[in-house]
Amino acid sequence: MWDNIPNNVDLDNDKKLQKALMKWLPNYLEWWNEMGPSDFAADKIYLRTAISVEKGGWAHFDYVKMPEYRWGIFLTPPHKGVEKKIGFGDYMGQDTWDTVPGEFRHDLRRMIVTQADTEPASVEQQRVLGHTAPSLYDLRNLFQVNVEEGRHLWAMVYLLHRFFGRDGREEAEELLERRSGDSDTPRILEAFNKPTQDWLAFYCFAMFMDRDGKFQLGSLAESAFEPLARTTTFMLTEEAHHLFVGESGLSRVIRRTTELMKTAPDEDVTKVGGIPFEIIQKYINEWFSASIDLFGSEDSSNAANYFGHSLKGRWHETRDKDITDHVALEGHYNLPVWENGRLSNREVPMRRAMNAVLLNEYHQDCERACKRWNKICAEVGFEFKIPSLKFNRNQGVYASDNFDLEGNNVTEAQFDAIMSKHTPSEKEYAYVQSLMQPVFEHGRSQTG
Ligand code: BYC
Ligand code: FE
Ligand code: FE
Repeated sequence: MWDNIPNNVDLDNDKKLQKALMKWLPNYLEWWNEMGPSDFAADKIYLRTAISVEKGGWAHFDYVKMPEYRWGIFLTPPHKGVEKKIGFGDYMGQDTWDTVPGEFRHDLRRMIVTQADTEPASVEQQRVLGHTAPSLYDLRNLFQVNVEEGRHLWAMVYLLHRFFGRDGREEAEELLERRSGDSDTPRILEAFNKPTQDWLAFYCFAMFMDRDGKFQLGSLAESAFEPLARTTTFMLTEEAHHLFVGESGLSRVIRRTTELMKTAPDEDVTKVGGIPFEIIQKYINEWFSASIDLFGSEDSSNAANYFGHSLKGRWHETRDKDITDHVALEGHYNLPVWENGRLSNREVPMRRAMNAVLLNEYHQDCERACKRWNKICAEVGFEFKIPSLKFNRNQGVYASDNFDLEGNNVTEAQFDAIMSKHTPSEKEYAYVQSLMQPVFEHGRSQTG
C-alpha cells in the first residue's frame, strides 16, 4: 500500500506515520468522492503527478482517473552539506529546527491548520465547474489544479501527523469535516466560503486567491521550522501553474471582448455573447477585495509574534538583497489609517506590520498583471484598475469604515451604492452563467 504513495519522507519505515495515514486516507478519499470534482471520476485525465524531488520528477505526466491520483508527500531536500541557519527574527543565526519547539507548538499548529484548510476549501468551491468548461484545455487545467490542491492538503496533514501527535491527528480529521460555505462548519478564512460559480469567477479565484497562496507559502518557506519551510517550498513549484491559469484565463476573456468590441453592434458585446469589460472589472473588484482580507490585519500582534519567533518571514526574506534588517526590532511602517474623521499616519512597529508588508508585495504583483491586461484592451480604449486596499474590507484597519474604489472615505449609504454599482449584480451573474456552455470536443473552444 505504501508503495503507491510517492514520497521522500521514508514512509516505508515510519510506522507511526503509516498508522495515522491508514486512518486518514479512507476519509480523505471519501471526502474527495463527495466534495471533489462532481462526475468525471471514471474519466482518464492527462495529469501532472509529483513522483520524486529529482529534476523533472515533480512533473510526471500520465492519464489517470482522478480518484486514483497518486497524492504524495514531498519536501524540497536541503542543500547537501549546508547546515541551514535561521534567517530572521529572534532566533536568527541559529540552526533551523527539525522538530517543533514546545513553546511554539500552538502557533505553528494554527498556521499549518489555516494553510491546510484553504486547500480542500478551494476544491469544494470549484466542484461543479467541470460541467461548464469552455474547452478541454480549461477542463484539464481545472482538474490539475484540483488534484494539486488535494496534494497540498496532504502536505499539511503530513506535518500535523508527523509532528503534532494526537492534536495533529484530530486537526487532520477536522480538515475533512469543515465545508466551504457551510453555515455550521465553514472553512476558516472568509474568502474560502465564497461560491465560485462560473469560469470568470474561477479565473479570478486562481488569479487572486492562489496568488495569496503564493505569498503566504513563500513567507512560510522562510520558517525556522525546517519541515514546514521545505514542504511549502515544494508546494510553490506547483503553484506557478495555478497562477498562470488565473492570469492567462482573464487575459483570454479580455482579448475576446476586445475582438468582439470591434464587430458588435453599438460595441455591445452582450449582443454577440461576450462579457463586457465593465462586468470583468466588477469581478476583479469583488475578488481582489476578498483576497486582501486573507492577509489579516495590517497592524497585528500575531504577525509580530510569528516574525519574532522566526516562524513566518517576509516574502524572499533571505533572498531579497533589499532586506538588510532581518530582526526588524527597529523602524516603523507608515500605515495610512482613518482615525477621528481624517486620514493620518500610524507608525506601526515593523514586526507588527508584517501582514501589511506581505500584502504590499502581493498588491504590486496584482498591479503588474493588470498592466499586462491593459496592453490587450488598450486598442479599444479600456483600462482595468485594481481597487484601493481600503475598499470593501472585512479584516484589518480599514474594516470598520467605508471607502470607495479609490480609497476615499464615504458614508455607509454611499458605500452600499458603490457596491451595487461596482460589484456584479444578480443579473450580471446570471448573464455570465448563461454563457457557460461546455465544449468537450478536441481542439475546440467556446469561441470556435
Ligand atoms: N478570515 O492579527 P490578525 C492558499 C482572524 S491561500 C477570518 O488580523 P493574523 C490557497 C485571525 O485568525 C493562503 N478570520 O491576522 C489559495 C485572528 O483570530 P483570533 C492561506 C481572519 O493572525 C487558493 C484575528 O482575525 N495561507 O494557500 O496575522 C487555493 C486577528 O488576526 C482573517 C495562510 O493563511 C480572515 N481573512 O492572521 C488553495 C497562511 N484574517 O486570534 C489554497 C497561514 C484574520 O482573534 N495563516 N483573521 O481568533 C496565517 O499566517 C495567518 O493566520 C493569516 C493572518 C495570514 C490568516
Ligand atoms: Fe494550494
Ligand atoms: Fe493553488
